[in-house]
Amino acid sequence: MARHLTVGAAQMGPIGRDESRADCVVRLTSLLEDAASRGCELVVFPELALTTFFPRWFTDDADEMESWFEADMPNTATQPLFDRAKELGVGFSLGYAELVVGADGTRHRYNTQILVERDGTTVGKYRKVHIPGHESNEPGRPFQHAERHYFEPGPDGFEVWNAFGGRVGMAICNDRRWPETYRVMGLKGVELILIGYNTPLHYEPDPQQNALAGFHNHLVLAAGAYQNGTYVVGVAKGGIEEGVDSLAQTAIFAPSGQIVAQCITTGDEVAVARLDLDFCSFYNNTLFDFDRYRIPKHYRLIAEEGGGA
Ligand code: CDT
Repeated sequence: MARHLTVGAAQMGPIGRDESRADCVVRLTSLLEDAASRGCELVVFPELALTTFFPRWFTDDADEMESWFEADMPNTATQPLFDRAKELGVGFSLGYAELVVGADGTRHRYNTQILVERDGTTVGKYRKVHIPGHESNEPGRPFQHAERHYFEPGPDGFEVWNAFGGRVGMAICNDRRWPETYRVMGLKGVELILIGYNTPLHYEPDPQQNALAGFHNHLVLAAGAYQNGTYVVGVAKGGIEEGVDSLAQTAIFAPSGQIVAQCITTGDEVAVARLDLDFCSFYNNTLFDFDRYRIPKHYRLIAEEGGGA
């Protein structure tokens, strides 16, 4: 039996600095309802979808920093989204800033994405591994990208979960530029990778890359999908947010590397595609048959005989 899954890539337009979590949850719920009315079983929201992209401002004040973070998920502000999703029988993936306080009182700040099943259970969390930008205040820039000041790298690497009838993994924004992000999950049999992003169109360290932002975005998402025989959902928070223009270009990629659905605006919009998860095996069982083409025959024989080297 074919394994079909209808997925919505729920792009968001800008979130203002003064927009509350509750304001964002109203927008997220509206996107979720739109997706559900179009048959979606899974809705993917962007990176840091509950706040403006706060790393564009530098602060050393610990309370101010942590004011952007969530200590619990769900919490009072996000519970209505979790409730509505469960009521509709729709799963979702949501990016947010996560504060983890250890038993010894140590505080850890992560850039996190959660995956929630259609029945409301949490499947898993992914904590961003590749933290871009800079550690210290750089006042000469038109805006800061101080992710390395706000977040520590996630300690868990790239996991893949059995969920939504397939093998699902997550990554966040800058992770999508690195081949190992996809490859680690690809070697674990991933069939669907969910990626939220905030990508400013101006890159201060090398502005000649500005004009290529859209090209590079689709280049890495398509290559990651094709080279690992997996669907990839790339979801932006786009548009001009607090004066900073960010890439939109939300799109869903097939294991062939082709785009199967995409947003056409830079604002709140859902792109929908009905995916056949079995389609992944066309690529993984032919051109990219890892066991056949990469595992040396000698090792395959040992494995088949059940022996050790
Ligand atoms: N959010 C995020 O990871 N953005 C980065 C911008 C890199 S420039 C500091 C990205 O790779 O899109």
